[in-house]
Amino acid sequence: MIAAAPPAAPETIVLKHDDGSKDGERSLGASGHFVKLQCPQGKWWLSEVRIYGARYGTPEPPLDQFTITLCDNEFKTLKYIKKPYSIFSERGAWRDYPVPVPPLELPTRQVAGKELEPLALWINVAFNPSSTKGVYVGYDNSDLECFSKTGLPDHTPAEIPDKYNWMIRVVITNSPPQQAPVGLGEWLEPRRPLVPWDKAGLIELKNDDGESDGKQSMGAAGPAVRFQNAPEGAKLARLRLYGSRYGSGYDPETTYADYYVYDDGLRLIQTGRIPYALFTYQERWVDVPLKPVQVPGAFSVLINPSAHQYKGIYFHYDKDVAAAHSKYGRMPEETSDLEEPWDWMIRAYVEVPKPAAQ
Ligand SMILES: [Ca+2]
Ligand SMILES: [Ca+2]
Repeated sequence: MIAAAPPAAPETIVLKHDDGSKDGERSLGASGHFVKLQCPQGKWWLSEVRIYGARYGTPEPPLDQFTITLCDNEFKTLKYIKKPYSIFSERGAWRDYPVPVPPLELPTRQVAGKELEPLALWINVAFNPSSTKGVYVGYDNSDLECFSKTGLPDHTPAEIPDKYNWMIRVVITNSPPQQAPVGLGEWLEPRRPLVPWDKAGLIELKNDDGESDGKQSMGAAGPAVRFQNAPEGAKLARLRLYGSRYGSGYDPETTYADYYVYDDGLRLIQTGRIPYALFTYQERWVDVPLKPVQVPGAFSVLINPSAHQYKGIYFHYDKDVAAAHSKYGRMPEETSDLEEPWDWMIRAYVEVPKPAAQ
């Protein structure tokens, strides 16, 4: 695409990589549709995404939502918005579905003495499909160059071997919006990145060496780990887990793992829920802030994601341990020893009370 001089008059452009006729279609479980966004020079706002597709599943659209994400050139989330499946109102109807969004200013960079340069961006559309709900997205092979990939935001995407392009179009405008129309939802910020534990003034309790030696998911059960040497009066403030989620067809924002904090006498100190959405499909450290609660010198944490074949969390473990402090179970009263001694990559962070001023 050749960058044109910035237009003087208000202009709306449809960015596309297809000729309007479908050459095939796909629904992507645990993945999504990436298309590259190449804006002309100048300042632009994204105002609509158009998806050529057809919904499958129940006759009436499910109450679920799908996600549109604006990503940078490294496929990291800049902003995202949720949209109802009901946009695809009629099951099996192939159409160019307009998805209006509140105007979103697209990032640019200023090169000295030149026009505003648009940044390379990607749009991702993810339907989180299952066998009973999903949207087939059309693809087109009229363009010899491929501007499409498969994957989810914040994950390394996969190339498309057949070099086709998703029939996902993006409408941009150069006239700044006066006022966003109501009822279009809102663009959201991605979840905040991890806060380094030492900068948060916390003491780290851990049993693992930071290098994974394997991962496991357990049906209807989860990892339990015992921590020792918490200082007198310490408050548990945060957990950090190394893992990833799997499966599709569930809403990670409203699907939870239960956690239990308990002492050596199995007395419950705190319990709560961890949203699956903290985990991605690629393993990484996940930060779980807790309501700070006082713990004894030795205490345990059990996490039960209620996993099954289509929904769960892989927890990683470390085998380079002198003495294992880990078990697995459904709840504190129902834990079992592991077949081999290892320690889960689960860490606890405690606040220590400051000495009272004299
Ligand atoms: Ca075509
Ligand atoms: Ca290790």
